Amino acid sequence: MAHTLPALPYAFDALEPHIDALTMQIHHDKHHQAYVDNLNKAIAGTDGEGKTLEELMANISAYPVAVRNNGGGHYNHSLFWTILGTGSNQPTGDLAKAINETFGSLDDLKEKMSTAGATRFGSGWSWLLVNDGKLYVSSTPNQDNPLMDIAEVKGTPILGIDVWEHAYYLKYQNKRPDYLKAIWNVINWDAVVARYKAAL
Ligand code: MN3
Repeated sequence: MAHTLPALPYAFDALEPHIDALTMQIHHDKHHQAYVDNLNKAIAGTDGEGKTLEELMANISAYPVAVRNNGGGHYNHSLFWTILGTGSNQPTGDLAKAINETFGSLDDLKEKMSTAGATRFGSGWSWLLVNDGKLYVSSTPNQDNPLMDIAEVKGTPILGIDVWEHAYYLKYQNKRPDYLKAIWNVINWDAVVARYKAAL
C-alpha cells in the first residue's frame, strides 16, 4: 500500500495570525506531499514497501537515506498537523501533572522545547517524548525523530515542533525564536494528552 497525504484536519487559515494560511498551504500541499511521493519512490520494489511507518522508523539504519529523510518527513508532518489547531490551550490531567513533576511548570517545558528548537543548527525538530513512562525534551536534525533507531534520545514523540525555515519563513523570516514563541498559541493540548495516554 502506497503512503498517502493525510488531509489537514482544519482550514489553512485556522492558525492565523500565529501561522499564516499560505505557509500552511505550501507546507502541507507541497512539502508534505513531496515527502510522501519520495518515500513511495524510495521503497518501491523493496521490503520497505510492506512496512508501516513505525516499522520503518524502528529499523531506519537498515534503509537508504531517502527512506530516512522522506519517511521521517511523512511521519513528522502527519504528527505535526494533529497537534496544532484549536483544542485545549493547556495540558490537563496526568500529562499536566507529569509536566510539572518533570520540568517544574508548563512555562519551563515551553522554554526547554523552544531552546531546543532555536539552538538546532540548520533544519530539524524539537520534541516532547515519552520513554518508559517518563517525559523528555530533545531535538533532532533534518527529518529524524525519536522513533528512529539512530536517535540520540529515543521514545514515542507526543509533541513535535518543526523548525525548518519552510515552517515559518514567509511570516517570521529569520526570526525563528519569534515563531517558536507564537506556536504555543496554537498547540492543541487535547491531541497531545491523547498521544501521552496512548504512549503509556
Ligand atoms: Mn516541515
